[in-house]
Amino acid sequence: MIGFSLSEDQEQLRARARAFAETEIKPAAAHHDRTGEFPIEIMQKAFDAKLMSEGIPKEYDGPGLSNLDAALMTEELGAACMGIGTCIMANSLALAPIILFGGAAQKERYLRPHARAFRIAAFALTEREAGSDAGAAKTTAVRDGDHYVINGDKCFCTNGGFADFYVVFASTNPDRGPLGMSAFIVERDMGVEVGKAEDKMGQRASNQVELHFRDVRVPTENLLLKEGRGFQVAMGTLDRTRAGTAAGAVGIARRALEEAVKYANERVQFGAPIVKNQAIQFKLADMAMKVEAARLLAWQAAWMADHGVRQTKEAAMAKCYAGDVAMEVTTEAVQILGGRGYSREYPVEKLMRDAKLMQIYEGTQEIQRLVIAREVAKGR
Ligand code: COS
Repeated sequence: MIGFSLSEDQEQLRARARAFAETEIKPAAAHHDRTGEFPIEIMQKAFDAKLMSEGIPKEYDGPGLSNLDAALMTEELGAACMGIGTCIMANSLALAPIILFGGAAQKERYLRPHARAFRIAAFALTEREAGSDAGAAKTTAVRDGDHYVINGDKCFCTNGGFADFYVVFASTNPDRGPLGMSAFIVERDMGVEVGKAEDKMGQRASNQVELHFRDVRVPTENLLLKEGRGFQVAMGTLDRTRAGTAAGAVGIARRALEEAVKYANERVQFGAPIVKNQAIQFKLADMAMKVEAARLLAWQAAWMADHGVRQTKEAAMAKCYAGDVAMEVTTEAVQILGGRGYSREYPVEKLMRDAKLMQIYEGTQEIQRLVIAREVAKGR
């Protein structure tokens, strides 16, 4: 059986997320884009509206939303401002390894407080010399009695400047590459130093920082899963979160299409609205097709995750296709608006800048294609 209709609860969630995005995010988007100010008050409101940390299970006092629910919600955030959407979503990326791989005591200690009060967590995988090649990370964790001592540097850590704990990937056995990596929950006040913040082209509301670890002592009970299983934690987490990232990209693309349709209906040239021109109609048709196809891929990957079906390939397909669609559709929207599209007075140039990051973060498009190709080659 296959169906594309949403349940009543899902329709309500989507309507609630859309109303929140329209009233709280959209009006603030240009300000945060211009200033790069971190939208902490909006995030607090999103948390109060149960639109943040949404994956924390109900048994830990969280909203307990499914992956498909999260995708519906994230599309709405992306349509309003993906910079702010990323700030909200990044909490889910940091909490996912604990939800998926944490032990009961770790869940109690780190999920319940995040469900009960507004707090920020961050996922620290990337390093200067280990971006796409995540398994080449140089940060180390050395066992010392009932602690691990972590040394190294991370970068591009989203929300890292405001987090009170981090999921950090460090090598406990550097000779074994990816298979020597381990994952740890590291509280900021264990000694994490926050470094330089990135000054970015788009998604300027979001915060990406360097993190420095100098003899940071972490209790052994903060090791996730087991020594040497950190890469599996990282990959398993990214498999799970990529459907949501894809949905955010769909949101950007949908908004660009909406802006282009509005403008094409209003803008009169040669005595008629430009929407009457076949050149514009074909662009709008292609944009609409791509938005729908990207949404279906995102929903499929989310649905598979909700039903416990392996979705490494489908999550990578969704993230890759939706990221490319966001870039293509926003570029076409700028073209349809012409000079006004290029001007900061209209929202589409921001959508185009925001879209670019969807082809880069949570694994570049090239890495997604690599993951898809490996899965396809194995006959999956
Ligand atoms: N789920 C669970 N475990 C996985 C996995 C997955 N999807 N993919 C890999 N692993 C585990 C496996 O245990 C694997 O060992 P086996 O092949 O023996 O089973 C091990 O990890 C090593 O995997 P692999 O050999 O594929 O590692 P590579 O070094 O070749 O790298 C890529 C794999 C390129 C896919 C990985 O480095 C990657 O995803 N890079 C991008 C990182 C990223 O997305 N960064 C964004 C930052 S987060 S915002």
